[in-house]
Amino acid sequence: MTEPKFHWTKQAQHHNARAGTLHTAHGDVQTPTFMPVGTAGTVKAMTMDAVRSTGAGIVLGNTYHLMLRPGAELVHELGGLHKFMDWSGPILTDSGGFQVMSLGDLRKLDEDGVTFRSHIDGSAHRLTPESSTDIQYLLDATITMCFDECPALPASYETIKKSMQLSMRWAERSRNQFKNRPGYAQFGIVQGGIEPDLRAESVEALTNIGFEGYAVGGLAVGEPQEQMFSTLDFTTPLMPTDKPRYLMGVGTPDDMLGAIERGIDMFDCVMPTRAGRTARAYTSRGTLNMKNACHIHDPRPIDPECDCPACSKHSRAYLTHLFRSKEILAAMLLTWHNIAYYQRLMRIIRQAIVDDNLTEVAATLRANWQKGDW
Ligand code: PRF
Ligand code: ZN
Repeated sequence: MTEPKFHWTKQAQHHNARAGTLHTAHGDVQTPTFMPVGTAGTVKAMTMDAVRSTGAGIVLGNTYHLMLRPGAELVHELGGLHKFMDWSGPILTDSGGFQVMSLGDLRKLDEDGVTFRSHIDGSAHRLTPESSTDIQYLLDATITMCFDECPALPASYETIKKSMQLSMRWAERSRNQFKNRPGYAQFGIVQGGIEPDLRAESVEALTNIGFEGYAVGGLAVGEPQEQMFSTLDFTTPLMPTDKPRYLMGVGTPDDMLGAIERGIDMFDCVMPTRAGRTARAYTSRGTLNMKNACHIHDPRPIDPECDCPACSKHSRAYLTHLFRSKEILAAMLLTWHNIAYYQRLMRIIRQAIVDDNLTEVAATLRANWQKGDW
């Protein structure tokens, strides 16, 4: 039996917000969706069974990290990333361009690609649209991302324009290198900073090439939330309505809610996992610092609305004790909680879109985040 084609179907729409389903070779995913970040083949501090239990349907992996260690050939030899990390659901892999950019002085960019030094041992490596696409093929990514360049903001109009046009040439080369298989996909990445005409030119270039989905890159790179939202306001209406839209590297619960209201379907961010290792809890009443002395005697769960193990089995006092004692379990439990919160938030928002009352639900979510605690 052949796998069905990769596609996205829309179930409901409330203003610009969409509820849908991604159909892939590795199963279906309800959107809007948050993809936990599994950079090096692990969602840090969680087993994949734990990730699954939160309701996550798709996770992210990174070309850059996996090519350096353990190597894409090795992952391929061992049956691909799904088997290697024990995740049978869909996996989206980022192309490496963005991760290489954050290396700063350790990289050199030319028309053909990027040469960089490994952050692990300083060895020299090269990524091009072709090699990035090949690596993602070896990893067996369900969704392959185009190789792009993401300039930090603020940057001059000319800098953003040159960079976007290079990314569009790279998108075409990425597409030519892509070996499509039933149920698999490749997404183009819209660049162009906060400039309306450059975003429009980028969408046009990518839709002319034609991809199974489209990402918005180049945001959440130092600009205020207001500018990210205004960029989405003029960018998403230009994007195909029948394909999934992914906002890369975003964000806080409030960022994601605002982006969903502007037509985004998919997200990834290290925030909930990183925060889980640094004692920051995301809750329906905002964030809590679990190292704070105010929790030392507190018998209540982190979030009474959460059914994760940290909340159903343990008190804030226990979590605070674990963090203050630098116990590994502290990071494990709080990462689990944060991912559970992000997944629950996506389910609440999706249901509100289906029920056609996202406006009211969004107002309640925002009012509760403002409260800070119970
Ligand atoms: N491009 C790629 N990955 C990314 C980004 C991008 O622009 C961002 C921007 N926030 C996060 N991750 N390839
Ligand atoms: Zn919890």
